[in-house]
Amino acid sequence: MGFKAGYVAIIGRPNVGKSTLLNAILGERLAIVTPKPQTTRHRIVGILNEPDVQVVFLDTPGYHRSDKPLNQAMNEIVDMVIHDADVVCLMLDASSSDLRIERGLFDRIGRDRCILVANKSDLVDRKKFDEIAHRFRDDWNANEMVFLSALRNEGVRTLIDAITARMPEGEAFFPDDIYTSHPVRFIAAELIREQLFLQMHQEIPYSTAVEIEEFKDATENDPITRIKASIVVEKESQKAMVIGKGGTRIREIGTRARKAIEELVGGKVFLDLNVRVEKDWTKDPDAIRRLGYSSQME
Ligand SMILES: Nc1nc2c(ncn2[C@@H]2O[C@H](COP(=O)(O)OP(=O)(O)OP(=O)(O)O)[C@@H](O)[C@H]2O)c(=O)[nH]1
Ligand SMILES: [Mg+2]
Repeated sequence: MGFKAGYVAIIGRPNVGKSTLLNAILGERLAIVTPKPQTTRHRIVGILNEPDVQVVFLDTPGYHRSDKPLNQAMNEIVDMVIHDADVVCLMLDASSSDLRIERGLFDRIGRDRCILVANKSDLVDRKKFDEIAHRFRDDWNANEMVFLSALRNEGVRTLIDAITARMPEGEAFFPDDIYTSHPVRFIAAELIREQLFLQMHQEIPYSTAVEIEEFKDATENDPITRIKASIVVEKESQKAMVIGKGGTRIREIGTRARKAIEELVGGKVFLDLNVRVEKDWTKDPDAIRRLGYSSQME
């Protein structure tokens, strides 16, 4: 049999562990992960290269009902990815009992293309496990399901094997020595946003975006990667909160993001971080597009 290659969508409600799974599959910290829902806002491309198969994983924003333009843009990304994928991993939290949203997604995907992925199996006992398995098999008539813990990296290989078995024959889409198609500057912006999610509360993480204004790679003459970035907020009051008293908050965000970016690039980084107000940007479709959060973006 020849080489195989295909696209696999990872979809599901916010916070079920989609990005944790992508990172576990790749063995890289590509997608940002935080305890807060709606962390992921893009289609994140992760490439798994094995000797006879290439699987292109698409991690997506958590699917949820909302009237907010930014959230609708995120749902559109999910719709597009579902449409394009060869296989769809519909992920859910094995400890939750209300699976109505998942059921709706399952029906849209169709049973043939869908692998149900019950994550956070470390949180459930045998009884709950059997109950869900029974429900998927008998009520949903599901084709395939995998229980796993992305956090503990348990059951991940079983899922990879189930996926590779379903990949169509074909040539690789990407070179075999990269694990993502995103440029470093994109991941750097995400790592800054991760700190906003980890360190800021209430509506602030959901009102912020990160824009990289300058990105200079390290060279022989200047071995430091130099980055200038702006944190975009919606209101003046949010700007003050992100900066913090005497600039303490923005310094802490900058320090932690810089360390994460240093790990990514494998060298020293200088990060110049500013805060800018763009009034009500999350409600403005043009601003949402300009800041890169739309299904049109790469
Ligand atoms: N107990 C447990 N926690 C997990 C597991 N997988 C992920 N988590 C946690 O769940 C939270 C959300 O994880 P993410 O990977 O960001 O979830 P997501 O589905 O990508 O979330 P969005 O991007 O917001 O849609 C984090 O705190 C993870 O550490 C798991 O297998 N077990
Ligand atoms: Mg995510």
